[in-house]
Amino acid sequence: MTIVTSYDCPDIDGVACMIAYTEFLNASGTPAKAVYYGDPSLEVKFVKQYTGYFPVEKHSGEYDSNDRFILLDTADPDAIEPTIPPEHVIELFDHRELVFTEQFVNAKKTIELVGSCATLIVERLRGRQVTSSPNAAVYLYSAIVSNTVNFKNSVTTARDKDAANYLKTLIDLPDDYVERMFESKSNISAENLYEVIFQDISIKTIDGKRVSVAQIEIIDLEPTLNRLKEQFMGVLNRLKKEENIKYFFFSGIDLLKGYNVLLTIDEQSEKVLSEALGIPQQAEHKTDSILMRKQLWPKIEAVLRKLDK
Ligand SMILES: [Mn+2]
Repeated sequence: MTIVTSYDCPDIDGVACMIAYTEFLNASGTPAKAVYYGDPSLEVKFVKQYTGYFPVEKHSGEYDSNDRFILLDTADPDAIEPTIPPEHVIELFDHRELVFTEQFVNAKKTIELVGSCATLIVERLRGRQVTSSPNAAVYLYSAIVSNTVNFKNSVTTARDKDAANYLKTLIDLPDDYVERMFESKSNISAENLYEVIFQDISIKTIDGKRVSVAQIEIIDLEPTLNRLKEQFMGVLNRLKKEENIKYFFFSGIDLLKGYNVLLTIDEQSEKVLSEALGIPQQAEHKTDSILMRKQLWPKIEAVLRKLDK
């Protein structure tokens, strides 16, 4: 069986790509199944509820030794379900500058720096003259809008806009759809704060040290941070400890106003961030425009590698 999957706790981009690519494989005579691992993001839950369509199964345990895997929206062997043997991955798509892809020795790789992996999937399907189902198109459109922060962040390319415009010809969404989707992931409270941050945490090992960038993307970022200041600090300290993180960074993105608030909770991390971004050394920093986590990582990594020498 061909298993189509993404990284642990997939976001809307990973899930949209899985759904659309699995549809395409099945339509072209390759029996395939989409599975996820962990818990999908709040945005995924919103689109699932909006469409009433979710042809993706939660997986746990072992796979069959005959299974072959297609990875979408990831090319990171550390981010996928641990029971997937890297040599059984036959194809992968990602849109980030990555790094450890040589482990996937048998995979056909499509890694191109566009705003959303969904854009790569749309282009592949259009190239094969295959039209996604309307529900799959809603997922793909949502993924592009989400990853590009409604075409506002600097990872957005003309290819993302083209793909989104094409998808709009397949579907009919209400005018307030994007706002509703963004609102859906902004329902942050003292009760779900830990879960929301943990769900989208990114951890890498750099020169033997665990480094993490936690990110949330919401509307009304500053009022939310102010309202839940104490709880935020509590959750960040807890995660740093629980996950045994040496350098820990938190990045909040305001989806509608288009800025970040970056937080650190220890002096070492504060120093690294200050050097990475050329900003004053302080625990809290607000940016003028959106800085995505995938843009933050290479800057942090460069400082840490220099630091070690
Ligand atoms: Mn993505």
